[in-house]
Amino acid sequence: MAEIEVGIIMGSQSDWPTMKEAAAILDELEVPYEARIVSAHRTPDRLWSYGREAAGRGLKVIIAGAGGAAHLPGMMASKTRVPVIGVPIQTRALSGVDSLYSIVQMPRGFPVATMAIGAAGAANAGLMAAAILANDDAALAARLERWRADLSASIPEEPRDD
Ligand code: RP5
Repeated sequence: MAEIEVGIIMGSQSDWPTMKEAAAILDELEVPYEARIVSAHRTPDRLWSYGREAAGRGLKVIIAGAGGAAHLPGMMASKTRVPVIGVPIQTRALSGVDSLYSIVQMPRGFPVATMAIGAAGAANAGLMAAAILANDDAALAARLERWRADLSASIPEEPRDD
C-alpha cells in the first residue's frame, strides 16, 4: 500500500462534512490520506504529538480545518515544518469570517496557506495538497493535469435557460 503523505485534521466531528470535500478530491486523484480529529482546545496533547511526529511519519502536507476560534492550523504550523493548508469552517454565528481571520493572520515565520471559507476551500485544499505532491510524482502530476482539463472542458461556452 502507498505511503500516506497527507494528513487531514479537523477540530471537531462537526467539521467532517466540510473536510470530506478535501478527502473526495484526494480520492479522485488517488492520493492516500489519513483523517483525524485533533482539537487545539479540547485535545491539545493530541495536537502536540501529531505535530511532533508528522515529519518523521512521512507526512508531506497537512490540511487543517477548524471553525470559530480556529487555532488548529496555526498551532500545527508552529509545531511542524510540514506545510499546513488551513481551511476556515463556515460557522453559524459569524459565517466563517471568524474562522478565516483566526487562520489567515499568522505572524511572520509560521505560515499557513489559507483557503476560502467552507466547502470550496476544503476542495481547494485537496487540490493544493495534490499539486504539492505532484512536484515529485509524475503520475500524480498527469492525473492532476487531466482533472483540471476535464473541469475546464465541462464549462459550457454559453449559458442556457433551464
Ligand atoms: C472548533 O469549534 C471546531 O473546529 C468546530 O468548527 C467548532 C465547533 O465545534 P463543535 O462544538 O461542533 O464540536 O474547534
